[in-house]
Amino acid sequence: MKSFKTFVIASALILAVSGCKVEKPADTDGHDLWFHNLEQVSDATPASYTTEAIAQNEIDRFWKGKAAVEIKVLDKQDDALGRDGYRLVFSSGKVSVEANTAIGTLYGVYGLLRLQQTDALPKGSKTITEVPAYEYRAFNHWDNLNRSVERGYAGKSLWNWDELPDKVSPVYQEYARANASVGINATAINNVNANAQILTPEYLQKVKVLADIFRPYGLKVFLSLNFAAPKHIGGLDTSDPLDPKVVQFWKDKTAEIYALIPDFGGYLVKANSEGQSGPQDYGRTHADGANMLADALAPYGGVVFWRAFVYDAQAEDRAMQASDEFVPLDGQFRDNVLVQVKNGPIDFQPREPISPLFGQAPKTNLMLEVQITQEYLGHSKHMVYLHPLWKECLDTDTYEFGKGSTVAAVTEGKYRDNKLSAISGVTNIGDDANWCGHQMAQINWYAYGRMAWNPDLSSDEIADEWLRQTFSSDPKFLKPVKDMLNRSREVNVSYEMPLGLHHIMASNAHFGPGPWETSYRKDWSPQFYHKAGPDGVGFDRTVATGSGATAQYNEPLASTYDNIETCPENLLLWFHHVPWDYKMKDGQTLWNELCHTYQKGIEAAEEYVRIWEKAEPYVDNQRYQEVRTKLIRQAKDAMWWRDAVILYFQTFSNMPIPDDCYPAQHTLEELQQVGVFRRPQMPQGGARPQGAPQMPRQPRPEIYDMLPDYTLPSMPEL
Ligand code: GCW
Repeated sequence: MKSFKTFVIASALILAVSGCKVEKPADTDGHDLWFHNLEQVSDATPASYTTEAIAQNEIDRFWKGKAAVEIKVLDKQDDALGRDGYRLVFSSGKVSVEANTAIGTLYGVYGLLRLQQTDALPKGSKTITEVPAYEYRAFNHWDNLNRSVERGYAGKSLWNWDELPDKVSPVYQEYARANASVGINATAINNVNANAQILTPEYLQKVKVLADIFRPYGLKVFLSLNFAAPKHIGGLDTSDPLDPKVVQFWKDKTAEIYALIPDFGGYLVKANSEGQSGPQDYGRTHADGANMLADALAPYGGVVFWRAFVYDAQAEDRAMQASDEFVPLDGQFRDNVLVQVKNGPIDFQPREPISPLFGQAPKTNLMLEVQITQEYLGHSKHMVYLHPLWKECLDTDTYEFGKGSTVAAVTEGKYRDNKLSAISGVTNIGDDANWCGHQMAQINWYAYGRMAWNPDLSSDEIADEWLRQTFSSDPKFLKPVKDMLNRSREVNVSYEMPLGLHHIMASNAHFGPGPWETSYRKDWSPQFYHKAGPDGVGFDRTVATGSGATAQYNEPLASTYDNIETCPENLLLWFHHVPWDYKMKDGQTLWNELCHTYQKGIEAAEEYVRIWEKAEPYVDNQRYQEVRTKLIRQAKDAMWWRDAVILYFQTFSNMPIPDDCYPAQHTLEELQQVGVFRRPQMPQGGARPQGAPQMPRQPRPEIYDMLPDYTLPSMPEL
């Protein structure tokens, strides 16, 4: 196994920076994640592969304090701590890590080491109590059995199905450890566009091996299932959830799984969505489907994560469909079903309002699904710290139970008797040496876990923790790099989809701009979403003249969004179709505001390169160079996005790019020729025409080489 490196200082290179000497750290590929700065004080090996032994071993190897650490599973249950919570009791000469369960103590050990690594250990006597907000803090892997990863930008799937169950990669344990260190305790290991093969005895043997490795780290395996499995692998002629043969199939399959994996978590299901089969194929509802599976799981304590990501090509407004389908089912789901809702009503765009469903289904166990992989936010090419995006959603008030019923409060179950609660994140992990494709994307894995444990933590606190553990605590590094990360989501919005624009990317790979594109499905066409024309731009979702989606929100959100005067400007074009010369709050026309917002995004992305160059003395050369190369690319991509969108919109607005914005470096015609991004133009509506290309779910390697040539105006030498 690749060991978690000690922090080796390469003494050779001493650089003078701002008058002080900094020792250049040794190169690393980033594989050791946020354990990077953990200094190993002993080589002890764990006594056995149990949670208790692992917890003790982490302390033996990495605890530097003089105080003795005692790890204690409490004899008498402390209800305040629940299953996973822990208490760190600091008193003179001693720290005790207490919990109701062994896994609670392991979380406590990682919590203690985190305090050590972030210079946050209390000076005197103190008790720190930590209890996670969500019961299930889940990962969703969109990993296929052929090891491709849907919307994955960090290499192949970690799970080497060909080698399993006989050969076990050390990475499986490293993965479990990293998850436990931030509190992630559930993992759905296969794609929601699921291959039923995963449920065959052959694959279940392989899954069992993974589950056995994950178990001591408190990580439960879930499987995404294909609703048509009874037909695909069960030899049945139907998958109707109300058919007794189908019910029996799932009961038997579930029993077979639990015989192998006694702590199996349950099923994750994408049904009747984007071509996946589901109960509606048989005239049944989502509740019929979910409840049938829930009944099969209930005897074992398993749960169903049933996704609400549904939309139909013919509907007027895709943003309304999850609510349209799920609100009428409120109250019909079993207690062990959680309905998994994406943060926004469309699909993981750089900014969306919350999904209205969070405020509309008081009797349903709702859970939030966020995307850690950067499908629409520059893949692993762009540095975007996503916690601010997720936090914006969690903190948004649904007003469902009066003021303060935020998405966090609703999903944590504060208003339900049933306290079952969960949160899911679509991972950004693959077999790349650095796990995430971009060194800086590791922060999103870390931040997801920390947020799932404690949704109240701020983006700044989490970034601070991560940078100290992964790079350096030196204030000259920490402050500027943290500020850059904190801004990065807003910067990405500014150069990709400002002012509430959405779904204007190239539809092939969801990378790069494609505002001119159409598709045979109108709801996959950028033009359907921006609706640019001579009269203006934006999707009218108002009640009076538009789709009426604003009415799906509770008051006062509904009228705030519905009224163009009160709609937040960062969502303006999400809810309104706005004339090009509309006066914005700062007095500029909409057109000028758009141009200036893009300009700010580009300048900020250029600024990243300068900030990173100043951070160079504090970062090992390998990670420094990798990140720098990507930041340069990101700034050029920002210019490309701006040129493409603004030049295309200009054909309708007929307004000039303001003088204080960078001039375009390419013509619209040139940009539209960036071949790979251009889908063949197709008539809208109807079925996929014969011969029309399938949407590739992974970027082809050449996609990244299609960037038109760009110069950064503030750094022409790059
Ligand atoms: O955004 C879409 C993605 C699909 C994905 C789907 C989903 C797994 O483009 O690749 O499929 O969301 O969430 O199910």
